[in-house]
Amino acid sequence: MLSTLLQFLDQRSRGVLDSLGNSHVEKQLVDFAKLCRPSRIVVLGDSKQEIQYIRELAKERREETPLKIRGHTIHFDGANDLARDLGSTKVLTTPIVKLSKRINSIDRDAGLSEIFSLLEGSMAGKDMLVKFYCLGPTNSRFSLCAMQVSDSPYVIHSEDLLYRQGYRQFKKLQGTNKFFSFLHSAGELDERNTTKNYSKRRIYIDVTEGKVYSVNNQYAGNSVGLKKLALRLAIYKANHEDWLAEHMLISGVHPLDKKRVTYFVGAYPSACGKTSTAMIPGNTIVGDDIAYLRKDKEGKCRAANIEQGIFGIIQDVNPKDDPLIYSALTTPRELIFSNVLVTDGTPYWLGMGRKDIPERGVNFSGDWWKGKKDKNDAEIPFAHPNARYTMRLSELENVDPHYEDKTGVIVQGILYGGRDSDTNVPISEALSWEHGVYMGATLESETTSAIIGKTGVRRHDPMANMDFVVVPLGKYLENHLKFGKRLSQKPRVFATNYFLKNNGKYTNTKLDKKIWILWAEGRIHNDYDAIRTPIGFLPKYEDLKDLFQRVLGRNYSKQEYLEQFSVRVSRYLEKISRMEEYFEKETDIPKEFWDVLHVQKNELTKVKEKTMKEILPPDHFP
Ligand code: SPV
Ligand code: MN
Repeated sequence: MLSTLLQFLDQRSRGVLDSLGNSHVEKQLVDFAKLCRPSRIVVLGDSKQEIQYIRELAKERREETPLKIRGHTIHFDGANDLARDLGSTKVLTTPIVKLSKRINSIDRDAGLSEIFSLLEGSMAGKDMLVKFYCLGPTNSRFSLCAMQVSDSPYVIHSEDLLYRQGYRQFKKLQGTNKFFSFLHSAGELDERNTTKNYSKRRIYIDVTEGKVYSVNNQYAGNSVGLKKLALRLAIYKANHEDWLAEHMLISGVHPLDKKRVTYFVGAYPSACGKTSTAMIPGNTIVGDDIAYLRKDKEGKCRAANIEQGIFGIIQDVNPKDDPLIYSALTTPRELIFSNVLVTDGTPYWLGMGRKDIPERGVNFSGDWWKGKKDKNDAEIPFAHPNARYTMRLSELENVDPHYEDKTGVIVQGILYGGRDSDTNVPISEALSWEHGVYMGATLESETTSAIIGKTGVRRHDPMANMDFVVVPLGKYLENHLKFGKRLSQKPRVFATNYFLKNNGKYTNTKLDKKIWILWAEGRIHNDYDAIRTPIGFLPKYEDLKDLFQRVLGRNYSKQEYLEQFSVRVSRYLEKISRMEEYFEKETDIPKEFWDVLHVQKNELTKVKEKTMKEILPPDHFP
């Protein structure tokens, strides 16, 4: 073992490292320790005791405080550190690293020198915690090894809940450097134990080395390496190989009266119905955030959840809309709440369906009372809209029996959905694989509180993955097109929109998504005919009426159908113009993408000229 390391390690940690036998791990730890200068390095294996040690340490260091219900804790991020910070997240570039213009970048040497100066001495007086995880089920084609190094026990505790233990998987590397690594420091903490120098928050991604440096932050989207930081590294890897790393849920759809189960993956921007799609009553959940997709020997598409837990948005989790999650959040189990209101050891969040929200307590702003104002004189809500809960998937009654399968599940359907108040119909099916890639690539969504910045602004977010696509967009789309072409059984692709409005009001209820997904499931099994339109295949009124009646016991009127499924021709043409403008700025956008766009544009233009109408009912189309 490298002698510099020895001074930082006790006997136990030394044993853990020795038995791992990986000189690359040791070399990185030496570099990290020289830089961050912790008092000790604590290297953790995956025993129950080591997991328990972190749970306790998070409380001892007051990064988490126990709540009334057994196993529950509360963690607060700083008042300016409550969402993913895209502005401070940059990819380190060299002449070989090419990116879309939308991804922030910095020259590698300049970036490393900046982040190293911020990390310098950042762990003085603290422990450097080191832990090994596996992205994806262990011992599978999906498995990727990831090492987390952090001075925050909250980060490691979150990862123990969200990811699979990977110490044994690391041993299988037999000393090679085929692993991702994440170095995080929360930096100097204030009296509330939240990051003090948040304006010096930086998250720098070294794609060629498979490393990410993150400093002066605590919010999990910035700090927890295995989540969105690993997603970026995985996207880089997947796009230089032959698979897909996606911001996708995985769910088993169980139609009424039928014994089959059909697996879907689905991409939705943050806070746009992703978890609730994975949690549709009657269906089963494999994952709610990140999926890797690979072709199997028979040419089928397989997906695995790279996580084993949920870091979910808590707003609007209530007994009516989300009974299973609500019940998990209100009964004893290991669970971290973040950025909710806490009064007398009880957590309160927005939209929880309780009328007795206290008028005082502690929230993301510190001590809180009703009427408290921020520095812009705006009233501070009792809980943050991006407040979250962290727990294992196995805590949910509806977890899919195959969620740990090493082979993944066979994907038959892909969903793409954004928060779109004025253009897309609630559900449509792609006319071809290429059209499906187009649907994903042209996803637009109104911004939410999951990302720092203004909310409610229309934003183009290809495959709901744009923030993480650290290769040129053209290359990413080409990889999707190629992936589908190589499959002998291509999944069918659908676009959903749960947020369509008419005269300022939503045209559907939260429950209706169950119907749209069941229709998609039925299409895959040839249960339904559909109407071919330039924007895709649309459902027939009778099929939806029957589904609404049977599944929700509700009468679905023709009027509702027409409001929801009429093709907003002018709106689609406006969207196409936005897409042309956007994609013309990118390089090497595949020809197949432009072909689909031009066909759709011509068909819509013709129909508009012929009918002189802005909106056309589905049955206008043959
Ligand atoms: C999301 O916002 O998409 C999340 C949470 O899954 S975060 O870790 O912030 O990305
Ligand atoms: Mn996400």
